Amino acid sequence: MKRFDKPIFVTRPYLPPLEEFKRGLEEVWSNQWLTNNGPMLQRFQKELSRYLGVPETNLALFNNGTLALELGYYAMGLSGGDVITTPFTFVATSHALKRIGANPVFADIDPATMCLSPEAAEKLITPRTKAIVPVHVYGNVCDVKGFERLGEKYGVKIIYDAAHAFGVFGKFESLKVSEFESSKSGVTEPRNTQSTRKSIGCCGDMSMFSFHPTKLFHSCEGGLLVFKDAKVQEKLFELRNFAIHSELSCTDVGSNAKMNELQALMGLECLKKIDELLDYRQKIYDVYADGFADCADITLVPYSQNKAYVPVLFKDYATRERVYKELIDKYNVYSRRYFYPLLTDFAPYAYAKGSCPVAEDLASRVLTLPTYYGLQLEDVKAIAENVKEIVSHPAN
Ligand code: T4K
Repeated sequence: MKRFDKPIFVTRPYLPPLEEFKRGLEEVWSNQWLTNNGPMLQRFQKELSRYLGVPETNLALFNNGTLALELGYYAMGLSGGDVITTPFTFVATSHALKRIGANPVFADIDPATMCLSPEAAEKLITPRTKAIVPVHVYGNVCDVKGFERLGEKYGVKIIYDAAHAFGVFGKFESLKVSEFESSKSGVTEPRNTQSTRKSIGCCGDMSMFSFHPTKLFHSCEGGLLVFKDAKVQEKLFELRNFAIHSELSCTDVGSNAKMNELQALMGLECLKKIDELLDYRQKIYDVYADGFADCADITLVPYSQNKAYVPVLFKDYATRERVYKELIDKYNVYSRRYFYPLLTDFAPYAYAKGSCPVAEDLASRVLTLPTYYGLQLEDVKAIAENVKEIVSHPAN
């Protein structure tokens, strides 16, 4: 068994070569423009448009994912309404709802994907429901067809928290993504090759990607909204800049959610590497999969396409807790219990405590293991061995 000299964290951000970053900094210096829709931000938006295959008119960048969600929810008119969402996520998903005066209503998750279940969500729809907010948790794709059906049947908005799902593409044939295709005129050849492949961000009315450093792709901090209706863009651009419309008019109660030029530069530099970052995550995942293949008590959650996280399920809460603690104490490995406790165990959402038994069970047994570009594959193997050792020797 290997005890690591230096701590192994659940993730580390990719950092681009410093010399290349410095070249970008020189450009920022000569522009003397640091924030508020500067040239780096515009370039980043263009490159994201190419990568995702989404027109620039249907994107908006923010200084972090949480404010992107908050302003996105607000622009979609969710204030004052009920919004059905999952308790198995990071607090930002529903904090952003609360902060705009919407009421999160929690429905249970699908045990296979660990994402919100459309069947469970449908049972909670009432005339007060304005939207459903599923989360592509760990990069696992939600039942997007199921949610599309609910959106059409009940006339509610479908807004995805895709914080973990950058780099996830699919065919999504049944979805009405024609709007994205027909308005592509301003976009040069998308970098993702086949035209049938769509970014997961094309599903629903709106999706949010987080560019926090704990994500596989980042811009120091940052968030991106992708939306179906290009008319929302102007509203979002205003909202992220205090809702200032012109020198003489302010149209709404906006916020300061502008991405700055250094963030955009980091995003641009990381985007150059995205294919390699994704490939490396897959390699890490495969090493864990090999390592756990002979261990019936450890289930690697298999659904994520981008392998943003490596979630494993243990047979019970006690085992998960033991693995979490012993990995630190014996081996210097800091895994994370994403997403435990459930949101419904936190004070602001305790009104729904106990309402989602599937999520409760999975949250009590899940652990996410280290994965990041630069984590050596032999170290991944050693971590898997350490986990197996802990599981197989409960008395130690
Ligand atoms: N929706 C969902 C579903 C989300 O998961 C998130 C964020 C959001 C919305 C909101 O998006 P943002 O507003 O964040 O863009 C982290 C992150 O703060 C959070 O972004 C993320 N989800 C959540 C799942 O995890 P912590 O408190 O667990 O992370 P932290 O800061 O302890 O970092 C974890 C480990 O990463 C550290 O132990 C070491 C390493 N690390 C971290 C940072 C920040 C580094 O090596 N370098 C770094 O710069 O919440």
